Amino acid sequence: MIANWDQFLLPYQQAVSELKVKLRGIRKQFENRNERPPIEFVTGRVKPVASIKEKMSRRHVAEERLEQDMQDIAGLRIMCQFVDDIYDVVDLLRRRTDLTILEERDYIHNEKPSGYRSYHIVIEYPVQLVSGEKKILAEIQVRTLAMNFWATIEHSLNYKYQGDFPEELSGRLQRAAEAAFKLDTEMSEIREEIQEAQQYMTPQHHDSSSTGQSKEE
Ligand code: 0O2
Ligand code: 0O2
Repeated sequence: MIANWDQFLLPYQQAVSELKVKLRGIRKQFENRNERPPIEFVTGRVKPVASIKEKMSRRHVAEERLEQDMQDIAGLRIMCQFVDDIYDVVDLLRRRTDLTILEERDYIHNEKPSGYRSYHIVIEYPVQLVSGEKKILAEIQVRTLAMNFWATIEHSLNYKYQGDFPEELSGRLQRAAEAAFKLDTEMSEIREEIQEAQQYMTPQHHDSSSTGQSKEE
């Protein structure tokens, strides 16, 4: 029996706090270089004890197996503007040496039956405790703002209906998820247009196209 949940969750709390700082740091570094960051914002949470217990009984996870079998006790969420940013963020995470990626689940190309889309990464992360190093599991969900909008609303409805949606509502939610993904696709296409336009407007391009001379000449 876990007698002291606060004590059990302490390393998870520490991991969430550290990872929030580190992931928000990525955004800052891009800003300092005057580049558009692939990360819009980062949130994090430790799963509440009631939700852990509920998932343990639903998934038949024994307390002795909790650390290995429940991957999202520590949860981080990274929100991006564009779908491509998600894959850039995943690449950045793959190159880090302070965490180890154990699993990746692409629910963007393989959306869930509900319509849910996100990129999930399960990591092993070492926390330094006074008793020594402890490696814990954490789940990082990477998604666009539109995917986040859909998931947040669907999550509250799920809570209200306890996962048992009336058929009509689940159909509408699936269609809403498609609409959100269409919005993501459209925004990506507009982004390409914007970048092309911005490139055309750079002084170099302007000089060479108006005078026939490049800046170097
Ligand atoms: P700022 O200046 O508000 O942007 P903490 O770890 O204490 O900083 P906490 O209390 O854990 O944050 O909150 P949470 O829910 O993990 O993360 C909240 C952060 O995400 C805040 O940023 C919010 O501003 C930001 N956030 C939440 N929702 C949105 C959103 O829809 N759009 C944008 N752009 N940001 C959002 P900060 O770091 O507290 O600073
Ligand atoms: P929370 O803290 O309420 O978000 P399972 O956890 O049983 O669903 P698995 O395979 O362990 O399944 O993990 P999976 O499916 O990779 O990730 C589970 C998490 O993804 C969920 O956590 C949600 O955060 C999110 N998620 C997955 N499917 C959906 C969905 O259809 N709608 C929404 N809104 N979110 C989804 P939890 O357990 O719900 O915890």
